[in-house]
Amino acid sequence: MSQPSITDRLGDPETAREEGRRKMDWAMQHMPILQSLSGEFASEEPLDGEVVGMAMHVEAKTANLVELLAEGGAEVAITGCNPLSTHDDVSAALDAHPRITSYAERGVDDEQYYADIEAVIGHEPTITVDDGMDMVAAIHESFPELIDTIVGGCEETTTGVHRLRAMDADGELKYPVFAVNDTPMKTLFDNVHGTGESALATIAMTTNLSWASKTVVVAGYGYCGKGVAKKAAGQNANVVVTEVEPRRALEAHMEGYDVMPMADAAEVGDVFITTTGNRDVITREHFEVMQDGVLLANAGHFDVEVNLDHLSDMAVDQYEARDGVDAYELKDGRRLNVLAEGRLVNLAAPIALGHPVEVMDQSFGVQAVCVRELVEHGEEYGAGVHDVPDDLDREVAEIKLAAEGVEYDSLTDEQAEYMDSWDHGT
Ligand code: RBV
Repeated sequence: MSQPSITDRLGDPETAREEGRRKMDWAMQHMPILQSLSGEFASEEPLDGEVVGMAMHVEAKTANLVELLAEGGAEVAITGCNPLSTHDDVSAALDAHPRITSYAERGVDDEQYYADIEAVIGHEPTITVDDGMDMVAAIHESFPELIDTIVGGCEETTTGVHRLRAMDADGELKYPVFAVNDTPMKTLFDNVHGTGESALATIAMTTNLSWASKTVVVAGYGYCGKGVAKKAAGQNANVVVTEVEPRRALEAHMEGYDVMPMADAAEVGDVFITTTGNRDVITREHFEVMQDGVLLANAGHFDVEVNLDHLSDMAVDQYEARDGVDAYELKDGRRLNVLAEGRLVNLAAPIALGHPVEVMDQSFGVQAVCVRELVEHGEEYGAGVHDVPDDLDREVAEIKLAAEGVEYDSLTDEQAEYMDSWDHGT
């Protein structure tokens, strides 16, 4: 189970550490919530004695969360939650901290990916912080003896919360986990604006192509799909939405987007962006009718939305058309271009930076207060998925508003009483 840390794997760790630190410093300048919590964490050390095991996208913003938890007194071990999203220099900078061990490395194969998760678990975490639930799954499957000493966990993303709820429904989730993803401070910003902006920016930078006049097919109209659709429309694309849920399909229709089945969208799209969290959204039957030159990108957590096995089967040739773009050439000469190997494009493409700093400050602010809550009141939560207490989410919103210099109203006593009563009418 013992794995070499990132520092041992890198050729020139000193230069890498400096560059990683520079990226972290830049991000931190734009993370007022983490800055504010860092004062409190450093002086009060609320996490003293805890071991936090993390599997997240290891880049500069995440690194600032990791350091905040270490400043708060915890020992932290971290690895990636996607084989392509790690920034090795940042991973090295983190690993240099006396209370942090980072195993994350970009480009690991499946075997190394899971070995690194086991290495983190080897630190015997008392708290887990996951993006996608891989760590919770590995602990339950292979290290159940640790569950007794685990206070609880936090989950960052929609797919992870979905998996956890399924596990909970089966009675298989044996410790409490906060659905950080589901808080207003996370979903309404990170999922909508973060995914929307970073997916589109990454696709544009990776291909050097324009959005204007393109037909952009957005698969899934959840929070992420809404963000992608809105920002694509804002860049003068024609947006088509595909959905399986009738109310969401109607919502997209009323927003003014064309809504149609993927079988029809496949014929008209120039760019396809999947945000469903489900598998096999784009498959053989769709590839068969697509135009030459289309772009296929995934913005969902796992690389299962575009069926690359089908595409490989159909292709007579496959080559790297640009960094981060694999062209699959079909028998009839059409080229279908897959970005970032079908992995979440805004983090896994070679130039990807993940979501913008400001939204991750919010998401990670919620993560930090949730970890603190587990340390302070973990015993009050039973095994299963828990909504984050609303006052914690509000705390993070208030810090952000204060940092932005935004003032807002509060209810008068009379208004509060009115809102709480039921016996008023005309
Ligand atoms: N995400 N992290 C980043 N660290 O740059 N960008 C996006 C980053 C998270 C986001 O919160 C989303 O829920 C998750 O990645 C999907 O894996």
